[in-house]
Amino acid sequence: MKTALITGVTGQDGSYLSEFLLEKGYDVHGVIRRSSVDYRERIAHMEKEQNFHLHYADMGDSLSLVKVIAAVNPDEIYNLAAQSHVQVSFDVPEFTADVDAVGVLRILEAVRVCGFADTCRIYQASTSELYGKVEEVPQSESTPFHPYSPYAVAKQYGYWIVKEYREAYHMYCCSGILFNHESERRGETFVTRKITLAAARIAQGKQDKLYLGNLSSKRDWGYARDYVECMWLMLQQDKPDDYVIATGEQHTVREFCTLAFHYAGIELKWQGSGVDEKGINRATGKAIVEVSPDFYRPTDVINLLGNPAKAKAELGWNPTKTSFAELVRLMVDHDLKRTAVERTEEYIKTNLTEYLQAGIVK
Ligand code: NAP
Ligand code: F7E
Repeated sequence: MKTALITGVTGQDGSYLSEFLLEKGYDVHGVIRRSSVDYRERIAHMEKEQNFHLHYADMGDSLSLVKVIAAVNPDEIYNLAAQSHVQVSFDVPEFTADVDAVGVLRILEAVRVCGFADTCRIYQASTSELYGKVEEVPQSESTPFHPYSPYAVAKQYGYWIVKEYREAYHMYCCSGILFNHESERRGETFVTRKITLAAARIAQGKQDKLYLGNLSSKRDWGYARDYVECMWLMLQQDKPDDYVIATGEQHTVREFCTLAFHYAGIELKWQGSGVDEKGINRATGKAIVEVSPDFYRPTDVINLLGNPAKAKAELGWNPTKTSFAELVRLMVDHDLKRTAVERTEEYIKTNLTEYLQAGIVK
């Protein structure tokens, strides 16, 4: 039985990867960090599994990582932990650098200190954000990097330190340059999930409007459940290498929005441009999507499209297992069910006695 250690196990990718590895018969160990609310929704269904174990550590605390790695002695480490929100990285750039850049070095050094450099294979969660202010379209493994946010700059350090340890110490470590991948478990402040949740709530009369930033931004969006397979495949090769993981298809935020509202039963038409652009509900004539400069970034990455040819040829991976339309549909369907059980503020006000008695509001 192989043993895997996953940092970032509570995240979107960590939860899918855990399921994937458990199905393959792995003993799976995950790193969690202390928080005032115990928020483990994505992995709660696995916590009773015999081969699923959790350990406290933090990417900012070298000794905690050394202790976990020494205790687990993993065959494979998947380093997924990160402050992963690009816009937030402008607010907390130093923390982002500590976790997303130096954190990678801490994992690599911990493996060496524990004497596992020859036996432990390491996957680093790299990103299409490295291409940033893009120098060519589509982007492949040979496209020059031009990181365009504190998040991307930190991830670039992670990418290069992995390459350095591969060459200097002959360690089996590699970076997956993953383009955006989404799911029904995606964090709620990333644009796709923000849209699918809002479309569901607006369709059910529980929200009036959705405010977004740059509607013309283009992304290559895939399905997270399909992408975790690639992380594993990268660690099963004869030689370590870096791979672009993408679908090879591009859509704007506006297109994502139109399709998500369509699946929620609302047809949108777009009017105006820039901050004055609005998504109008064709049936009612009401503006239900508007632009707010609050969601603009100091520098924004606007043209990501990946070329997955190398991953297809060498890993035998199918980038379009789940199509763009299927991805949007499954996210909207999930969120329609989720928001159906949510109460509106108005409902709570009119049923206040019931809510007070149940101790739901004070
Ligand atoms: P996510 O949902 O935001 O999950 C991030 C994980 O990192 C969470 O488990 C989080 O723990 C953990 N973490 C953050 N800071 C930590 C710290 N100081 N110590 C320990 N754990 C910490 O991210 P994701 O979408 O699953 O992405 C996984 C990885 O792939 C990230 O490295 C991300 O940067 C990278 N990536 C993602 C995409 C994408 O489109 N999803 C594309 C390319 C690369 P808490 O639950 O406690 O916050
Ligand atoms: O933004 C635009 C925004 O936050 C996508 C992370 O997983 O993928 C993710 O980073 C685009 C940007 O993802 C809103 O300006 C418009 O151009 O969903 P996002 P991201 O920044 O691409 C990469 C590959 C990672 O590595 C990251 O970890 O959408 N946008 N309006 C908006 N974005 C957000 N969040 N909210 C808006 O209202």
